[in-house]
Amino acid sequence: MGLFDGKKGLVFGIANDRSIAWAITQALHAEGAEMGFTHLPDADPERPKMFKRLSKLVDGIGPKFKLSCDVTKNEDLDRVFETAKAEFGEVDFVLHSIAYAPIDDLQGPVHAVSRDGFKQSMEISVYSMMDITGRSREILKEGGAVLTLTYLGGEKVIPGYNVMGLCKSALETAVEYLAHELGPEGKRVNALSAGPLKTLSSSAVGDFGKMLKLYPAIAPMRRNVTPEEVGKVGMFLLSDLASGISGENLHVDAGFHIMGAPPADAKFEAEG
Ligand code: 0WD
Repeated sequence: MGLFDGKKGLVFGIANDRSIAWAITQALHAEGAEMGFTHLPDADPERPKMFKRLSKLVDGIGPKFKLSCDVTKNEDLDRVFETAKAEFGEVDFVLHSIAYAPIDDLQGPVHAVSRDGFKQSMEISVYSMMDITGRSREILKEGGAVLTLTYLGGEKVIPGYNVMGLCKSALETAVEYLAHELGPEGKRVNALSAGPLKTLSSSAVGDFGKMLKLYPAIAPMRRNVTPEEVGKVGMFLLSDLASGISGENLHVDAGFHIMGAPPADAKFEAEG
């Protein structure tokens, strides 16, 4: 018996095998979940790179559907939710694992972020969660859950995280308002704050390599977390085991977020 036997859901944000959404999908699948997936639209339909990358991963777990979806396009989201309704009727969970900022805005200081870059970052990284939650509401069963991914850079200054820190801060506040709004219908909304993991998006974050070295020096557990650990907690938050948890921002970061100063035994690798 799996925790997700007979349960169905939608997954946004698998880009490749390192994606956090893929780690969570694997944990959901192991518990019996049935899922529909989206991928970024392919620039060249003759060479569908994104579709192929997603297919390579999910074809082995019987995807209910695979649809291209740019969350800035209403028509794409309309199609995804129409398909989900037609295929599933109702869903038990929705995973939002999406973020984006134009590289120059992401890697530059907050005081120099462009107007358009700011709008685009906020639209893809924050508004999409509000929009997807609003659309999910219609087909989400009572007891169902929505989950998004966030990072400590939304709570504290993490050098190099820059404009994405502002996005995560807004995202975390959105989660609280969304939890407040959907709660009376018996629906839950949460965030999972993951420690640094090497993925396609994180490689664009300035000083990401340094961050991976900092965690083992400072985190109470003296190590980084693994994708599997994030995957299991993502699955947990979407499951009935978490039926009393909403509006939460659960950190899966080996305890890093509680530290105010490095421990006495902290060893930082020499600057290379
Ligand atoms: O260390 C990390 N990797 C952490 C990531 C620590 C804590 C949080 N996170 C968050 C990210 O900020 C993001 O919200 O986890 C979420 C997933 O990120 P990821 O798994 O690290 O990165 P990735 O595998 O690149 O997935 C993000 C995906 C995109 O990938 P690319 O790299 O192709 O942009 O977000 C999707 C896309 O699949 N995405 C979009 N989806 C639909 N429409 C769009 C869009 N416009 N833009 C990006």
